Order: sequence, then C-alpha cells, then structure tokens
Amino acid sequence: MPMRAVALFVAVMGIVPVSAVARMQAPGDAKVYFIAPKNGEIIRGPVVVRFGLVGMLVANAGIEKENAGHHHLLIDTGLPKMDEEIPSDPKHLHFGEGETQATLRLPRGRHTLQLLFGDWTGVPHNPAVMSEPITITVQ
Ligand SMILES: [Cu+2]
Repeated sequence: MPMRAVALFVAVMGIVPVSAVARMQAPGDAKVYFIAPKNGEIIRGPVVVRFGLVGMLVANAGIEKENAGHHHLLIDTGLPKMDEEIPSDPKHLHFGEGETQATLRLPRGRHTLQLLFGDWTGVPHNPAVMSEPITITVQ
C-alpha cells in the first residue's frame, strides 16, 4: 500500500466511534407498552409498573438469544443513545432478571415513564423497541 493510502486509511479509521456496538435485530412488529399505570393516572403511594411485550421474549441479561431481551424503565429522562449500553442509574433501571413489573417509590408530583427493551448486553435493538412516554402524577 502506498504511504498516502495508508495515511488515508488511518484517518478514516480514526473517526469511527469506539463506543458504537452492533445492535441485535428486532422484528418490525415487536412492541413494549405499559399495562399499568395508564397515561395520566393519579397515584397515591408506591407506583406498580407492569411491562407489556408482544413479538419478543423476555430473557435474563447475559444470555444471548434471538428476538429476546429485558425491560428497561426510563424515569423522568429522554431516550439514551441507541448504539450503546443503556446507562444504569436511578433514571435508567435495568430488569436483567427478566422481571415484568416493578414497584417504584417516586416523590410527589408529575413523572414521565418510558419503556425501552434491550438485548442481553443492555443495548437497544434495531429497530428500537420502546413505548410512548407516559405521564403520571404521584400524590
Ligand atoms: Cu439492561
């Protein structure tokens, strides 16, 4: 390879983001949704959230499986980057044991919740399988 070609190759490789990962495919009709609570619901006390899923299967994190993954709940935050692992913090909850519901203790006031399904490594599928955001009020 001539020197100029080598230099160009190195330059092109340098702009590829190192954090990007290959995303697992999801069926186009796969869907996650909130069984509970309902959008606009007013809730007293702990919030029981039930995750609905069609077109895919729930599997524990760490187990590579086609058309499967685990639930993530986004609380009072926008969508994370789709080409890397979903953050793990109080606004981004992972349910890597295959849980299909959670009980939240949220401060009083309005909150937004959104479901985002992720693969065995916690990376969203392609296309991303996510719910609409819902808003609830905790009294
Ligand atoms: Cu996860």
